[in-house]
Amino acid sequence: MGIKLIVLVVIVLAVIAVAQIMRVYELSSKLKGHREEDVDLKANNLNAGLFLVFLAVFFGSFFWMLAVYGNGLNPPAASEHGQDVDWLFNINWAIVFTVFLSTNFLLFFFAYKYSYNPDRKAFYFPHDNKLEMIWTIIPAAALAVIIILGLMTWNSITGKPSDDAVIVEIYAKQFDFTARYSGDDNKLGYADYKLVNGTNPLGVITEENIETRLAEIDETIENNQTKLDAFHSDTGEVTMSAVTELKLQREIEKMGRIRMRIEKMQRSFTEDSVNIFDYANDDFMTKITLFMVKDQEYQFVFRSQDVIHSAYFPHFRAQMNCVPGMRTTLKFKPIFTTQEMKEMTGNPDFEYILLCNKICGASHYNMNMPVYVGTQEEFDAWVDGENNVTPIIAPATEETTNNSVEEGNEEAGADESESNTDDSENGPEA
Ligand SMILES: [Cu+2]
Repeated sequence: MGIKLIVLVVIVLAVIAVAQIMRVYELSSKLKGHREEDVDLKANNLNAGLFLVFLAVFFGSFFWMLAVYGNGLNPPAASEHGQDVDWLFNINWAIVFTVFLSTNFLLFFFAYKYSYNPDRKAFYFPHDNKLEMIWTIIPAAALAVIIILGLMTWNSITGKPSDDAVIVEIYAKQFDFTARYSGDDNKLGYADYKLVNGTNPLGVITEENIETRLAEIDETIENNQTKLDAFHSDTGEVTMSAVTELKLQREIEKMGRIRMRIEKMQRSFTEDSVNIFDYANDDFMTKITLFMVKDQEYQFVFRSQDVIHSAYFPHFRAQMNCVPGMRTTLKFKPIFTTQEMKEMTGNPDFEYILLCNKICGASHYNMNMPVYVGTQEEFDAWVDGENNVTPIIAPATEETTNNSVEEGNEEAGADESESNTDDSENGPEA
């Protein structure tokens, strides 16, 4: 305690002493006939030299950090268009580095070179149109080139896929991804959020799923009605509050509206000349791994059940928002297998990954899906393997009611249904 106090007193006294010395110096300068703001040539030249020293330290630390942290970036792009993205990125780096190094060099070097010299007279240079033109047109042209190249690449990423592209749906919800493969016909079955329940997490439209969902809704309505009836029973016993009664009535009305919409949708489909139920027949899905085949182009269709998520494939330099109520798409072609990437990166544990890149809730940090790139033979073996994928058309014996999950999902779906149209949100081809 005593030592600390002494140190504090010494510091305070030292500051006062320095201030006093400065004051004495200023007063003595005044006595010699100098003005307070005058800087003598020695101090001036010292400052000029220090600008050069600062420049060296500044650039030195810049290159040092580049060497130490520059390797923390992603490994080489593993998709065809990812290489275009990296090329664009490198162009931007080249421009940024050139501008940064040249302007900062000139800034500090000129501060040194043109420091005060009593023998030199300043040149009066107020304005120059030619210079203004140069520093307007060159950055504008550079930006235009960057934007045009960027748009061209973006359009090729999000544009129409080639005819042999494999269509895969990525379905996002809090807090996981499900991949749905379109099967042999390469067409995804239609889907609608109103059909989402425990056995049909993606809301895929099949005749059976519609029937199951309608039966579930009927059951919920019936259960709620039974509870309501009990409330109004003749015994006069009050079994629930008025709030609960209102809630039950609302729930029954809501379920009734959803039922009507599903029936309307059902009618519009059976009248349709194309049997859209067929598309879903060969679809299969997985939550375990997104398996892709090397050199095969993929067209991804993204949907979300609840909030906006973002499907981010860092190694393929691809990212797309998953937005509730709409489909977004993105295509890319993986060009290195997982095994090849392990060798290229020298990391035996290397694994591709799909991440959520939108802060979508409490467990957002944990929302991801491993991605594997292999050969066609590996893929076929994987599909045939047990428990890797689940067919969309569930075996008939499976239990079809799961009320807790169904009610939780319906909450989000029903709210949306108040404002949205009844159109199914996911057709095989828009
Ligand atoms: Cu998310």
